[in-house]
Amino acid sequence: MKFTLALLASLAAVANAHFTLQYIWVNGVDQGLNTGLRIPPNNNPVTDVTSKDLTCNVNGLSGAGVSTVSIPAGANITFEWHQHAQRTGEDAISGGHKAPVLVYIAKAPSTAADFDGQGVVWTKLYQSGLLNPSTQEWASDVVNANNGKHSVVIPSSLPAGEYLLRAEMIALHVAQSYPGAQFYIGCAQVKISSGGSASPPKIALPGAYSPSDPGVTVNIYNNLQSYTFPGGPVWSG
Ligand SMILES: *[C@@H]1O[C@H](CO)[C@@H](O)[C@H](O)[C@H]1NC(C)=O
Ligand SMILES: [Cu+2]
Repeated sequence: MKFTLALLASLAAVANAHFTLQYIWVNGVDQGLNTGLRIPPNNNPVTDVTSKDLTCNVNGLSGAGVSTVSIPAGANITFEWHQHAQRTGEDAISGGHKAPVLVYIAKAPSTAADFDGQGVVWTKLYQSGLLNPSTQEWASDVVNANNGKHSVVIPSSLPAGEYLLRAEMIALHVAQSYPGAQFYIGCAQVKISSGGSASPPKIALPGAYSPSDPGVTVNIYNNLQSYTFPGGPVWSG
């Protein structure tokens, strides 16, 4: 085999490969590759927390051409991430990526497809970070062991309607200085068929994260004992 520069470059790209959200499951049912998802142009992370790319990744401000997945109230949504072309058997995310996992939801004023997710609209539903300081096990290690999957139960008190669901993994292996932390973001369009009348607390994305947040700029290789999530507390419904 003749090793061209292009081939060597592509091998290097694979070695430190990034990842994207590729599937959601609803109550254990796989919705299919990319169904209901706003797809970024590639698997590179977002690194600027003030960019609109923080909302739903690059090209994520519109859902034109993206279907919206119907879900029952109280649904258990599973997010599934991969480095490259889906379920090839390679690590879902490269093990070098040590990351907390967060999930947010935002109600669309009309349709999810028309919603850009800007403003103070996001409610945090889930977060998992440094699980074990003595082994330095992170939420991302569990996602990797679970073939790229993590789950959240949508509180049934949320009103019926169309929403953006935003899953995020913040890889911290080069987060000692800013920009450095790598924000992997995937947004799904969902329609909750019935629900309650809760009015949960909300933040803006971008807006709520700052370069100086201890969860954004942090050295994780100095015997870190706890991780401070950006974006405030989880709303539990
Ligand atoms: C949600 O679904 C996942 C995947 O099927 C499952 O592992 C998990 O236990 C479920 N969570 C709850 C609270 O039912
Ligand atoms: Cu990466």
